[in-house]
Amino acid sequence: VLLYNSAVSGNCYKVRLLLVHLGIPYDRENLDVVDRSNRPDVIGGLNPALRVPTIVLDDGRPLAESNAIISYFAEGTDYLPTDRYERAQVLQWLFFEQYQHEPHVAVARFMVLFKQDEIEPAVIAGKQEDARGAIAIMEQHLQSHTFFVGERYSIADIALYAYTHVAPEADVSLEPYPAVRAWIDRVAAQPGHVLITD
Ligand SMILES: N[C@@H](CCC(=O)N[C@@H](CS)C(=O)NCC(=O)O)C(=O)O
Repeated sequence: VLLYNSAVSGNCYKVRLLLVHLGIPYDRENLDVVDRSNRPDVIGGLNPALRVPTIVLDDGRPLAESNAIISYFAEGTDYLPTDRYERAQVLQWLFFEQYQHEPHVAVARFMVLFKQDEIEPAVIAGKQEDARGAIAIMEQHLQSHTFFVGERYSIADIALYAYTHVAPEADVSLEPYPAVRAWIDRVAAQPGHVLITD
C-alpha cells in the first residue's frame, strides 16, 4: 500500500493507525498541507479532490477519503462489526465525524497551527465554539458507552479519536469532557496504538 500522507493530518493518522493495528505494511509519500501547488501533478490522477489521505492499493487501484479508506481495510476484521445494525451505527459516527466534527475541530486546529496571523480571531473563535459543540455530543454518548459502537473499539473510535485527542492544539480544552478524556485513554491503551507523531 502507498499512502499519500501529511504528518500533521488527523485524516491521514486514521489510516496510519488502522494499518499498524492490522499489521499491513505501507509506504508513505508526504505532501505539504499548506503549499498545495504540486497536488495536481502528484495525486491528480488518483483523487480528483486532490486531498490526502489518498492511497494506492498493491494492485494499483486508488482510494481517497479517510473514512472510506479505513472502512475498506477494516472490512472482515474486528474493527468493523458484521451485524447490520452495528455497521450502520459505525457509519452514523463516521458521517457525524465528517459533517459535524472534522470541519470544526480539524479546521480550528489548522487555523491555530498555520493561519493564526491571516484569519480573523472571531472566525477562529466561531470554529472553536462549533468544535466544543461536537465534542459535547461525543461526551453525552460516552457517558454511557465505553466505545462508540457495540462496546468495542472500532473504526468509529479511530475516526473520532484522530482530531479529538489533538483538540487542545486548536485551543479547545478537553477539561470539560471527562467521559471523552477517559475514552481517549482507552483508545490510546489499545494494543498496537501509535501516536499521530509516529
Ligand atoms: N474528507 C477528507 C478530508 C481530507 C482533507 O481535508 N485533507 C487535507 C489534509 S487533513 C488536505 O489534503 N488539505 C489540502 C487541501 O485542501 O488541498 C478525508 O476525510 O479524507
